[in-house]
Amino acid sequence: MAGINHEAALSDFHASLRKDSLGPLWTDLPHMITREPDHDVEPYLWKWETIRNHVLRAGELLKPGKDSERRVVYLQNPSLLKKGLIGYGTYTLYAGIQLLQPGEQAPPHIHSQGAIRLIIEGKGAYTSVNGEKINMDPGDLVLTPPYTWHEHGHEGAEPVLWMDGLDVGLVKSFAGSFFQPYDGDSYPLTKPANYSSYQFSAPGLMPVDENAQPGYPSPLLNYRWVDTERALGTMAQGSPDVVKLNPHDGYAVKYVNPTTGGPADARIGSMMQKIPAGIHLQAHRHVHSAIYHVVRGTGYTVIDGKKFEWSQGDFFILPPWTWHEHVNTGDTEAFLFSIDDTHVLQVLGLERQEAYTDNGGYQEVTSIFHP
Ligand code: GTQ
Repeated sequence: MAGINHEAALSDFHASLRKDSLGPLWTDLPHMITREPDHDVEPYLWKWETIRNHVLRAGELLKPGKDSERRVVYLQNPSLLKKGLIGYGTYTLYAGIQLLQPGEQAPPHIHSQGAIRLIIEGKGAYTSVNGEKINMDPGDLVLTPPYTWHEHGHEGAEPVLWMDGLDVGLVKSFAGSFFQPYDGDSYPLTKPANYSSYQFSAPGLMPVDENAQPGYPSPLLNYRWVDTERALGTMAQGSPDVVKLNPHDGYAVKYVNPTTGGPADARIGSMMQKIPAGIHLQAHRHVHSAIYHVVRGTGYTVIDGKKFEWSQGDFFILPPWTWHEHVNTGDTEAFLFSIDDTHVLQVLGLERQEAYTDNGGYQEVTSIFHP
């Protein structure tokens, strides 16, 4: 089969296949079925001061409901912009920073994307979800599940900023995006304010007439910071004998549907980690990607040998299948919040994780990231 004639014949054959919109698997299989995850997602980090200044500038230039459905500055991963992917932090996840000023309202709408919000600063804003008003205080995680009517309002006196996490890329890859504005200024309030928080205020307890819902959405819509902080504090007290510090994540909790223990959102995973002062966690990698937000503390994360230094408010991207380890360099505990696509990967049988075993679990730092 070898020889010049055969090679020429093969090359003509490939060209004729292309002309008929066909392809030769004998040359292309390794591009399609790679030995390991192959992707264009690079890590990136945004300083909070930069983001905040731009968001406040948007506050001067645009009004929600008038100039903009939502007044949001989103994180654009530069490596994915090169691929034409607008609004992508990773292939699956989007994050934006939303601002509401006192008295403003962001109008009601519905979409197939799920959204989770982590409140960053300011008091007095609320989100209403399907007719239930939900107060948003710093550190709270508020859900607006897929296909729920939601709007935002503000009855306080200071700017309120929060993180929006949506599964924009994931939904887009399935061509599953639907959006509709509400026909009216405000969706009617049909439930008492903060109803879901009152029904599910105690961990492990729920109203007797509430059935476990194997599906979604989670009946709890606000995971309050006081509860999250208490849960992480309690874990820390029980350690190291009762509950071990996770070698990669520190003390970490995920936000779950309290009736099932499954993820709070159908597709967007969310986690809060507490890393004690001075702790250097060990590296690992997993197929799931994540977008991180530093709630409190100072430290750095080594991502594939590059050091990403962070402090309060910063955001960073963790690409799929990428070695990473977190380090708290401060003298107080650090809290890291993140959204991820773990659950979707698990359902599809695609999640894998691997611990870094060289050098005691610590990567060699070969460069430092500068935005
Ligand atoms: O608040 O509903 O950052 O629909 C992007 C899309 C926020 C929202 C975003 C949205 C919202």
